[in-house]
Amino acid sequence: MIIIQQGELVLTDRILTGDLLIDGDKIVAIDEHVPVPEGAKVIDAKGCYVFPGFIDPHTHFQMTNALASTADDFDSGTKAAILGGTTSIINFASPEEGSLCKGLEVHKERAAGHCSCDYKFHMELVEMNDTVAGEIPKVVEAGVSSFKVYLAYGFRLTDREIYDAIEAIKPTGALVGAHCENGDLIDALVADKRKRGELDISNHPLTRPAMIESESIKRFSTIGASLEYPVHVVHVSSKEGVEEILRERALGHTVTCETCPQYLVLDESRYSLPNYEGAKYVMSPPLRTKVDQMTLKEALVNGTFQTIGSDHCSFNFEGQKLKSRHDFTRIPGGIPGAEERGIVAYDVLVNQCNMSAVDFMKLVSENPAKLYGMYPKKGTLAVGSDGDITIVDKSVEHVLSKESAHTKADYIPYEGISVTGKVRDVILRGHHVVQDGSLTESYLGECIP
Ligand code: DUC
Ligand code: ZN
Ligand code: ZN
Ligand code: ZN
Repeated sequence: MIIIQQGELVLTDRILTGDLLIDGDKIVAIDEHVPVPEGAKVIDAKGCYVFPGFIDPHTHFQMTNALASTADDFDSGTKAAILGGTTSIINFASPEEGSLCKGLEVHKERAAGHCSCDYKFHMELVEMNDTVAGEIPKVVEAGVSSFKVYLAYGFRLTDREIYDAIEAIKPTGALVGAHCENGDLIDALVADKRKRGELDISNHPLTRPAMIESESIKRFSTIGASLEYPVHVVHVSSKEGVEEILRERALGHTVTCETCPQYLVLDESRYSLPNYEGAKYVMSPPLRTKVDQMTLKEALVNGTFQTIGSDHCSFNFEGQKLKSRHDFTRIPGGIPGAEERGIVAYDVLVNQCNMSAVDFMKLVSENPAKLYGMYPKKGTLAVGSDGDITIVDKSVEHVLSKESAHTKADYIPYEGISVTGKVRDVILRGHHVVQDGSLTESYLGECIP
């Protein structure tokens, strides 16, 4: 048994300064004062927020794409995640040999026994045909509660294919998420850059302007609306994107959305850094302007967004990104960030934007649990819920750096950024896995049913 004493417990509707008791893997008592059972381990949480374990709904661990394999596998990726207060991740799984079932099986095998936090999978739909449609209910049966389609990249679906995908998913009730960028237009802009020989890193954001995101949000939402089915937009990066989502909602279309910490604290000036350092920040959608950052923060504060994902997709600077410094189209896109996601978002929203700890908790715990079928097992401090707890010491100021990070990538994008608030303790289903910022037990993560 573990008792957490006198922390500021972040409940669904209020903060309660009190005690929380975990017996086995479940929360069994929450009150102003809970008697200490004999033999219970006592954790003093005075001056700390006690959150339900954070959920990262967007990771790409152990991923291989056309350009490279990620630096982080499930071992290092989930270690970084749990040290950052994330007790559950939802990783992307791709089909294998055209089969969703086989893809899910392979990804489950890769993760089993290698995760320091709990996990589940989104299934990517990279082609649409009768076999795929037939397998959709089968993978839902096997625990998948969300699918992702792409409107960009070589494996993007056409509008008709997205329509067919949503039609096949609709009877299962699963969530349909999308990477919203117009792939055809990106190809055209990239071809133009290539023709002109303009291939240095600073051209990356110019081939993926914000209007390419908003157009594709509009199109995806329209497809969902024509089937009267809700849709979810991942990694919204721009003012135009936010405005498009609000317009779609005003039309009565149900659109939920996610943004990422990198779009709140980093901007497009990074692409012009000397020594090809801009390669570190090549990701899609790209980093935007200060105006976009402001708009995203306002939208988070006013409740426009449901979730914050890391989009952790880590490649090394040396050896992977730097190799293609003279041709931005060949730089593998993505950044590490699973470890920093929670605390960067906390610092921006709670410290800088005066968001309540309750509203912050909803973005990083409760809403993803609800959207992805894990609630109330995950995502809430409630009797009967899993004993997944993240304790944040509010007073500790620290500077983020690769030196103290746990990604296997050779850099972090948040290097040198100072934040106030530190993940001090993490409990995963009743196991005190992080103490004083260090990992104690490992390999406890289980696949979330
Ligand atoms: N963009 C994605 O869509 N996925 C992973 C990394 C990236 O930059
Ligand atoms: Zn994406
Ligand atoms: Zn992604
Ligand atoms: Zn244990």
